[in-house]
Amino acid sequence: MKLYMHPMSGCSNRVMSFLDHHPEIEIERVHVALEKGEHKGPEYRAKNPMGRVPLLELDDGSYLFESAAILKYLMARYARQDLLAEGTLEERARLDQWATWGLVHLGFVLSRLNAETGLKKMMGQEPDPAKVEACTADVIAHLEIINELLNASEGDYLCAEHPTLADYMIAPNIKASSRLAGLEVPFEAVQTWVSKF
Ligand SMILES: N[C@@H](CCC(=O)N[C@@H](CS)C(=O)NCC(=O)O)C(=O)O
Repeated sequence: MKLYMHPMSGCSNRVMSFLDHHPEIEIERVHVALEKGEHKGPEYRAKNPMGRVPLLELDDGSYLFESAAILKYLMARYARQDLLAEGTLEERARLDQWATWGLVHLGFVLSRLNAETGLKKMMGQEPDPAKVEACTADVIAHLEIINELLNASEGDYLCAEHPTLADYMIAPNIKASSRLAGLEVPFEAVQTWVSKF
């Protein structure tokens, strides 16, 4: 299998963080040069019509996009069902709830901040300070929710005593924005948790 990714991409880092924690899973990583627009070219679009990373090439030569789908596939394939679904129906639903929230809500505000900061700079444009401030405030409001969840949690992770799909969908994306957007996390519990990914 091959993982098409970019090292600065939060979505790619969701999958890469899982692979870093599971070195027994051997997957070749292929760097897609987003800064050169490689992902919008015909060769890459033939693999992924969405023109985005991450993308997983399966053993049969077919492709899978969407970080959540890739993570679920790898967790199921490598018999890490405990990372996907564990406990009662309600506990499993809670895990799904946070994974979805990470993809849809936190993912949205982080991508807006990245676009206004690191991505603009990469394209030789100047970030708009008022927009950066507004995007950062939005991200911080979302991080506060995670901070409360972590403080209320009995373990070190969001939904269990070990990392699950919910953690992999959220923490690596925050870490990537620290690098790309210079995001500073003002909550201790979130900082400690993110440092594990
Ligand atoms: N929901 C998708 C989002 C994929 C995505 O937007 N990837 C970004 C990098 S984090 C990308 O490829 N952006 C390039 C572009 O949109 O041109 C996922 O979680 O995989």
